[in-house]
Order: sequence, then C-alpha cells, then structure tokens
Amino acid sequence: MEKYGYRFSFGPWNIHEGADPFGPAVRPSVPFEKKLEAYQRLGFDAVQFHDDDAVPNLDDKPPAQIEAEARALKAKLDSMGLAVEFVAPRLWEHPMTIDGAYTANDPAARAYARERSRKALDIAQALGTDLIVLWLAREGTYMREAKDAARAVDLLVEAINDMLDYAPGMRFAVEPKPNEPMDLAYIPTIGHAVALSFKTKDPSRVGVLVESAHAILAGLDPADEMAFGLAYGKLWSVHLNDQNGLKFDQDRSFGAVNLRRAFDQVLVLDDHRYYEQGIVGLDVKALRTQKAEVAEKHLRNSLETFLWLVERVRSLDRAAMQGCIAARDYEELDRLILAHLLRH
Ligand code: 3MF
Ligand code: MG
Repeated sequence: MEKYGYRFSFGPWNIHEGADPFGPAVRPSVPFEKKLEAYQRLGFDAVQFHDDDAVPNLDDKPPAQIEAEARALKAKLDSMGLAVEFVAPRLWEHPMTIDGAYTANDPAARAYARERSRKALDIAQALGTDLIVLWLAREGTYMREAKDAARAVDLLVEAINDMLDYAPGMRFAVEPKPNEPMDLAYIPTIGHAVALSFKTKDPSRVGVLVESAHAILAGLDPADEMAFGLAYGKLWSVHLNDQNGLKFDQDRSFGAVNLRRAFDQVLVLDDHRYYEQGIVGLDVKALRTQKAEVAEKHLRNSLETFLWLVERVRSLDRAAMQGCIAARDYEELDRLILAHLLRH
C-alpha cells in the first residue's frame, strides 16, 4: 500500500467491546497480544498508550516493577516492528479523580494526579517515546459555581510545570475537548491549549493534539484547528475521526460523515508537510452493531480513506484552484473541489 510518507497509529481502546452508557459489551475483549497483531495486519506503524494500557494496575505497583514491565513491553514492540507514539496518563477512572485531577478542589486528589503523571512519564521513557498526551478529561465542571475557573488555569500550569521539571526530555500535547465527560471543560479548543502552553515554564515543549470530533463538538472546523496548531509549530499529533453533529462523542470512521470536511483536514496536513513531523492517529470506534470478527474495519476504512484523500489532495489542479482564488470566483472553486472529489 502506498503510504505517501505517512505513518499511522491507534490506541488499544480503538478495538472495543461495544459497551455504551446504556448497554453492556456486545463483543468479547480482544487480548492485548491479538491487538498488536492487528496493528501489523492493518498496516499501522505505531501504538498509542494510556499509562495503564502499557502497565495494567499501575497504582498498585512499585516504580521498579512499573519500569521492568514497560521495558519488557518495549522489547516486544521492537520485535514486532511497532513504534510507540505517545503515553497518556489516564486520570479519569480512579476514585481520587472523581472531582477532577490537576484541578480538583481536594489537594490530596491533585497530589494523586501529579504522582500518577510521573508514573506515566517513567513508562513513556521506558517505551522510548518523548511524547505525552494530556486529554484533560475531568478538568472542568458539572457545576460552574463549584470551582474557580481562573484558578483552574493556574493549577493546570503548575501541574504541567511539574512534569516539565520531572522529565526534561519530554514534550506534552494537550488534547482539547469541550465536553464529555464534563459539562464544561477548562481547555475546550486548540486556542485555549496554545494559550495554556505559553503560560508554562517551557512553551517549546508544550503543544497540541487535534481530534476531529472534539473540534466539531466545539462548533469548530477540524482543519482550521489543525492549521492553528501548525501555525504555532505545535501540532504534534492528531486524532482523526468523524462526528455527526452536536451529540455524544461518536468516534466515527474518518470521512464517514462528511467527506469534504475530511478532505480539508488532509489538505491542511499535507500542504504543511505534517508527515515530516507527526504520526497520523486514528481515534475511531467500531459501531456497536459490528460483529466481533469484523470489528476492525473502522480502522482499515479510516486509514484507507485518509490515503485516498492524500491522493486527491496531491492530484488537485492547483493552477485551476489559484485561478478561481485570484478571480474571487469561489462558486467555481466549490465546483472544482466537488468535481475532483467525485472524479468528474
Ligand atoms: C476521548 C478521547 C480519548 C483520548 C485518549 C488519549 C479515549 O474523547 O479522545 O480517547 O484520545 O485518552 O489521550
Ligand atoms: Mg482522542
């Protein structure tokens, strides 16, 4: 398969049992080893990890054991030719994070979050990646009056500064999402994340991850969110997927809802040579209706759609496009793009 210089990744959570808030699992769990085989079978290059995907139950393990398990995992991944894209501290399941992690009102909860983050950094270093992703899942409110939203920004900066000090070789990509699980998140967009980075002690090591669905849920265009990150040299990862309007986070296959919106994301990534700096992550979930034996097709489809769109981007008649732009004939430009996508 021609990959146009791109490398691809997903996380073990993207092969999923199909449970949702209203019903149980509908497919058996796929053992981690089997998931790793799927990466190879589907043509992926790298794995994304939550800290406890890499080292299960890490809250109950001493640092030496955490490091030994992470090193054993790294050896296995090396033997399979798989890289590690990033590690993300999972700060949204433990009882200590019920009311938030870095921004919890309870100082003991904030201390837990920092301690857990240091463990995630140890794991990332043992796995040989320099990238940490911070999805700030519970950093926000259900009840606006319960917290001071200005102080929350300072608490986030303090927490990131702590990680910057702890691991001087590591970079941090903030993954904004406006809602879910919280009603209102403190860092809902890429603009917020970029601003946050400049309040930390080393902005050169704090960047962003754009997830298509999260941008759409914020009422924004994912391609423009990517462009904003690129303009600051801070787009260090992407979670491509799709989303049908302002609903729950759907993690639909890339391009499945709005092909032109997907094209625009590939256009901005390709024009700005994203393939030279980052891996294309696909944060997609199989539909709950999908039977177990075909519950990987969302990954195959998303990767293939991305590559089809790279081909469409690179074969676009740029002179004709520039002609439309110069003439300010945007209806003609509209037709040119649609005709090109539809191969007319
Ligand atoms: C939630 C997400 C998360 C993050 C992941 C890595 C479970 O909407 O997108 O996926 O991407 O935790 O940061
Ligand atoms: Mg994501």
